Amino acid sequence: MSNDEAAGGLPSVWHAARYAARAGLSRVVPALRRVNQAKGFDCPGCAWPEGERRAHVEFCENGAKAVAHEATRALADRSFFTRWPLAKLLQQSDRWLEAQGRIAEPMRRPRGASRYEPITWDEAFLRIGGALRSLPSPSHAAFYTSGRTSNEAAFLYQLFARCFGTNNLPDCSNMCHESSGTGLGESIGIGKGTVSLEDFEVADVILVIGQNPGSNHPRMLSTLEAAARRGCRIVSINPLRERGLIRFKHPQTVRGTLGKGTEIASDFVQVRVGGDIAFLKGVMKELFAIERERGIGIDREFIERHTQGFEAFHRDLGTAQFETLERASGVDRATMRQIAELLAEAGAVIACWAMGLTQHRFGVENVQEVMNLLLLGGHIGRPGAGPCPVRGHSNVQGDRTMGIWEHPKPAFLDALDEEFGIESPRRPGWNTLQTISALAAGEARIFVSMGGNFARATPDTDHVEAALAKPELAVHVATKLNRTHLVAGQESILLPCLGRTERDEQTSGAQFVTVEDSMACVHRSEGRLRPASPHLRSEVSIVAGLAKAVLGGEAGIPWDDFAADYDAIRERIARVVPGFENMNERVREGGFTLPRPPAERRFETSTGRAHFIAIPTPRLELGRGELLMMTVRSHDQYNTTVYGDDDRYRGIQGNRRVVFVHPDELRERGLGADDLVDLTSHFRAEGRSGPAETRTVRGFRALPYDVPRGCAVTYFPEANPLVPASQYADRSFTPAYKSVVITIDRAAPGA
Ligand SMILES: Nc1nc2c(c(=O)[nH]1)N[C@H]1C(S)=C(S)[C@@H](COP(=O)(O)OP(=O)(O)OC[C@H]3O[C@@H](n4cnc5c(=O)[nH]c(N)nc54)[C@H](O)[C@@H]3O)O[C@H]1N2
Ligand SMILES: Nc1nc2c(c(=O)[nH]1)N[C@H]1C(S)=C(S)[C@@H](COP(=O)(O)OP(=O)(O)OC[C@H]3O[C@@H](n4cnc5c(=O)[nH]c(N)nc54)[C@H](O)[C@@H]3O)O[C@H]1N2
Ligand SMILES: [Mo]
Repeated sequence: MSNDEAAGGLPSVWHAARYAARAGLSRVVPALRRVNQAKGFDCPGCAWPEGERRAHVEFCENGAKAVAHEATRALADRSFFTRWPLAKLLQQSDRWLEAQGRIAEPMRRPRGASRYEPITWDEAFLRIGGALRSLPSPSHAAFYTSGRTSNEAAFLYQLFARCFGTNNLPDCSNMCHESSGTGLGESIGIGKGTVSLEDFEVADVILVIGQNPGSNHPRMLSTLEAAARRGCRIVSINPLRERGLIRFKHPQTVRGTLGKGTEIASDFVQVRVGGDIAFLKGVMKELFAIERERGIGIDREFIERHTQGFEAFHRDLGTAQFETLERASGVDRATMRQIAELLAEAGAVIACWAMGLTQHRFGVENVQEVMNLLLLGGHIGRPGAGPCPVRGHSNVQGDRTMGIWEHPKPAFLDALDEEFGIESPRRPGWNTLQTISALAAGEARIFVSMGGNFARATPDTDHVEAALAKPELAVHVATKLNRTHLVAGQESILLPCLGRTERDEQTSGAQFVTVEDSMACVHRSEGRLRPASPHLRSEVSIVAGLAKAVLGGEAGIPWDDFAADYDAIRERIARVVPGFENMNERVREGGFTLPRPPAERRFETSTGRAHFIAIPTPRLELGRGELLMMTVRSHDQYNTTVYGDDDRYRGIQGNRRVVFVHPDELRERGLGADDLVDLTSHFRAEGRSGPAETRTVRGFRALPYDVPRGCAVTYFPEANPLVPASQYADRSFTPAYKSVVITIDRAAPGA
């Protein structure tokens, strides 16, 4: 297993080309030339921004895979569903299901039927409309959204749900950056980051915490590489030495494709899983020490003028003992000092993070501790400084801005009501975990999903599959077949939609949509490929069809006009959502950035100031033989869509059912490399006594790896059956996918 390959470079060009070739080059290459161009479509890969200069082809291996995957010529059409009854589909792997290609026309699986059968769009809408209308109360329906949905479709979808009468709008964000939104909202008054790409050009230090950009945000590496070249220090804080951060070759430059690659991370801190708060506390204690010694490192003027809660926070930090912090973080004090020195000398610091911080029981606190660190140095609202939660799905941030939220702000609902003359429900709806409980309890009687793969993305797979089978009807707006479509609902309807890459023709002509990237920049996206099948409809037109079928002419909302011309939707967005004034003109002029008051040091919190928040050090005591497991993405997947079994940058080939652990952990258990093992998770609800709940997955390979002692790593979604749905981040309800307590045993013979 070679593990010394630099991220990017020729191999990544080659891997992308090979993937594209499988999908059909004549279709994929023209599509790739349009990715992230001013008149092209937004890359469906991730939410990293494109920047101003989109002259060259903005290319990354994993974006190319996502495009090729969507642009495939394979079709899951009616003859496919005739040949494949449900029972046979259920035996196929998830990867096989998606490999069958794009769903070609609406399909319905009636209650008790053995297969999906074609249904016309009109009949489908009629059935769904009838079912929703006959519910005893609108709150028996749940409307899930995954984060690829455009602003226009998302805005209509939430409007539809609220006109219907419910805030049950769970979304993938609940499983993703919800902890960032909750944490930042309390700390600085807005649930978003404050930096722009230009800030990366002048930052002195960039922290990359709990994030693997080499695989998940490859275009971010170009930004980081440029920063590293001009001498910016880049610190990776991670239990794994992620390849992309250690050595990177830019795939679009000669130097990049042939050279040895740039060292990106100047410093690597190998923190224990869940050890970030303890580590950051240590760093902050050292920052105060440096201030005492040399008078630098703490921005007293900023703290005085703009913050609240400093005294209590400082007092609390004083009580933390280095010994405890070293043990909890797995990092020694010398390293804490070293990073504190870097920060003390830095004029401007950016902190980037992703799932390594948010998907913990203390995910919200993780984010707030990072914010405390930034506030200490006044690193917000000045060039080159600020928080940067790096989003996942390409429009997950925009969907939230458009009102996909189970507990929307009253001001948003007031504006919606005023614009449309409706009365939105005020009772909070279900988030993703509450939807699972509602499904299990039989309260969620209709489950509608706008994209995504609920059965595989959520924790506690076995429990969720059983719960999903209960609703009377499941409706899926989707591009490709996945497990959720097989297991959800007594009756199920598939509504196939256009993808990002495809031309969207409506009665008024060709349409474009808009998205919002991770840095709050709103811009247009327009597909150019011929749709995979003539029967596909756009997400916007599907939502309009559903709304009409359910609500008819109620409230006089012109659903047909919205579907005919998306400008009509944008006009409404412009009047309802702050920051979108003149949206139609401004997106045509190249897009715009939404206001983020903290970037001007205006904090719209309860006190009008940024808040220091005292965070207790999490107790991560493990029992005998227990390990703390994180689930991560490989280099060859997009969430629940797995492209292949390799994880090149981590040197893994041909198997995803693996568990990475420190070699000594294996030795102590009498296990060797490649031994077959079973993994059991142990969960005890807080304050509850009695035996722990256990969950087991079988047939994993043990892999000795450079991870801290006491930790283990597995892949998402293979390990999801181990993650308890009742273990989540306080206040944000983000599942704790990265703090699962497990034990490892030699595989039970014969199992
Ligand atoms: N190609 C590709 N691109 C994607 C995706 C994809 O699946 N494939 N998914 C998209 C989505 S929805 C998202 S949310 C993002 C996800 O992007 P990431 O957050 O980068 O994805 P994960 O694989 O979950 O990686 C988490 C990282 O955090 C580290 N980590 C885990 N626990 C801890 C901890 O306790 N402390 C610290 N400091 N680090 C920790 C892991 O080692 C890993 O490097 O990517 C988006 N982009
Ligand atoms: N163990 C573990 N579990 C996790 C995570 C983890 O790190 N560890 N990460 C969590 C995170 S961050 C996230 S965001 C969730 C992701 O959860 P989801 O967003 O629900 O899952 P995806 O795999 O992104 O959804 C893929 C499906 O979306 C559909 N699709 C693709 N493109 C389109 C489109 O343009 N329109 C429509 N309508 N449908 C489309 C296809 O049918 C495809 O099968 O998973 C979460 N689950
Ligand atoms: Mo995500």
